[in-house]
Amino acid sequence: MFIESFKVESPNVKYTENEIHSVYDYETTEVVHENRNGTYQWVVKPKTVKYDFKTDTRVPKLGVMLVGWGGNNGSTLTAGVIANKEGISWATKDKVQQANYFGSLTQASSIRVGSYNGEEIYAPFKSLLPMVNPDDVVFGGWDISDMNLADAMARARVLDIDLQKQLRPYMEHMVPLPGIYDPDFIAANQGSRANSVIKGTKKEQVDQIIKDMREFKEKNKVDKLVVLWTANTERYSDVVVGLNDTMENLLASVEKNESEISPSTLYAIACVLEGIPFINGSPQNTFVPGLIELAITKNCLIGGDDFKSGQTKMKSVLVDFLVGAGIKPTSIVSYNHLGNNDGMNLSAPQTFRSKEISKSNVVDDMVASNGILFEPGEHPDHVVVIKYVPYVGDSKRAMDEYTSEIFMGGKNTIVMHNTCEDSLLAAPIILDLVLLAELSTRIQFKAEGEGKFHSFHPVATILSYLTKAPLVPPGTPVVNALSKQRAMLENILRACVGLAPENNMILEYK
Ligand code: NAI
Ligand code: DG6
Repeated sequence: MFIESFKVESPNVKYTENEIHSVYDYETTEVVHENRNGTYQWVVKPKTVKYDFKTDTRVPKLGVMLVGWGGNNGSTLTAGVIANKEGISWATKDKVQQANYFGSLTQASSIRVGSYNGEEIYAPFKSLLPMVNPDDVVFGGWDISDMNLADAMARARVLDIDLQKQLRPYMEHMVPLPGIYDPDFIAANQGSRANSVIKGTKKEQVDQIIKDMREFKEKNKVDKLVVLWTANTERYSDVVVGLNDTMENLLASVEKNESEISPSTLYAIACVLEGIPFINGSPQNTFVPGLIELAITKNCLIGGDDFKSGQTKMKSVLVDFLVGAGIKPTSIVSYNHLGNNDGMNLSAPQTFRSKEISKSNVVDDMVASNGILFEPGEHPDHVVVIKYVPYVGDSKRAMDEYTSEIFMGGKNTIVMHNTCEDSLLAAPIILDLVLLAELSTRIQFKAEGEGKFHSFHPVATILSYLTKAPLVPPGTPVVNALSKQRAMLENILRACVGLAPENNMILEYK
């Protein structure tokens, strides 16, 4: 049975006018390697830590500024939100299609809240805590191309034409602000697109981004802003001692107009200096060590990297299944071809390399979790190929071959072929990223013994479900397995309303 909303009644949960306060028992374990009577033993000690969570329930008017607003993702997301808000439907060759938010964890997925008369009860994911309604988000942003969003939507060739015609009046007046362009960081084939760029030194460019954000907030009367990079994949920037390795060096390098500071890092610096959450949807190392230090110092949310939309999402399910089932994946070969501007940009070796890195490290935690199948340091062969084929446009083809060793030396080969509009997968993920980033800034917590409430660590691991290469604070485990990432997010939100983690035990019926 599906219910639309619910309220938790518990002595541990208090709803006040502006807050939900929950007292929560976090059941965890402490693992120690101890000398017991002359021999070292692994000892696992269950422990319970009391946490206090408080969530500000006042949902702000949210502005979202996209870097690369006029790209396929940016224009598709903007179009999709308008279509939902305006209740637009359109004729396809199959049926009359209604706008929806399919593919969005927050808008289109559900959680189990319990059972009633022997029936499982589910509710919308978004009913867990008050979240911004996407229909109310004000969009804006930057692009190095001055094309308005209606033309950009047409250029993207993603949405049905009947829908595009209806959306045009809403989008033709939307024009991205000029962007920071540095041809050294993206493919040379993007040069002809760059007709709207911020001139000046790196410091002047950062100042301009800050000015743009302040004006956007003021003009649109939004309470909060989130900025997300959905612009072209850049090459990695070199991390160099004295250049970008510390916060001070990074800021000094901006002042000195150092060439190795990438545009994405400049946008991120501007955001962090303004206390505005910044999310990186592409694979490059925007978050150089100096920037991470800056974000931690300013306690400003940063999250990334690289949207986890299709092939990688599948990989982080399938390899989790294989390793979890005691089957040993030995070779993973992932081939993609696509014909959109992202594909064209990725046809240059340096930008491809960024994507190759983020697509290749996504099974490490699953492999490391099973020492029966894998020797320490052993990995499956893992190869990623991306080719640009203009004709297929945004309709990306992803072909994967997984070979595994099974019982008694047998081999199991699974082959998958996925065809899908890339931007229709990415747009709802962008939405989730900004909505969850905003929500997470309204949550505060403290463990027993901690005097004061504090927010989550500025490096937002809570967003990992949505990214291929989750950015984590130094010394924190990286989790790629999709089910664990989802459980982490859902269970933290459940904790905020005093609900135990979903354990699937259903002991009541055993
Ligand atoms: P796109 O090429 O259509 O859009 C990127 C936009 O960014 C372009 O309009 C371009 O003019 C603009 N741009 C480039 N550099 C800029 C800068 N410095 N400042 C402002 N604007 C700039 O690409 P698409 O398909 O929208 O993808 C965007 C990014 O998202 C790419 O890096 C892609 O790799 C990444 N991504 C996409 C996924 C998907 O499923 N579509 C999944 C994972 C990541
Ligand atoms: C080629 O793979 C182009 C890329 O931008 C991908 O479309 C994007 O990174 C999505 O990757 P995945 O692995 O999540 O489908």
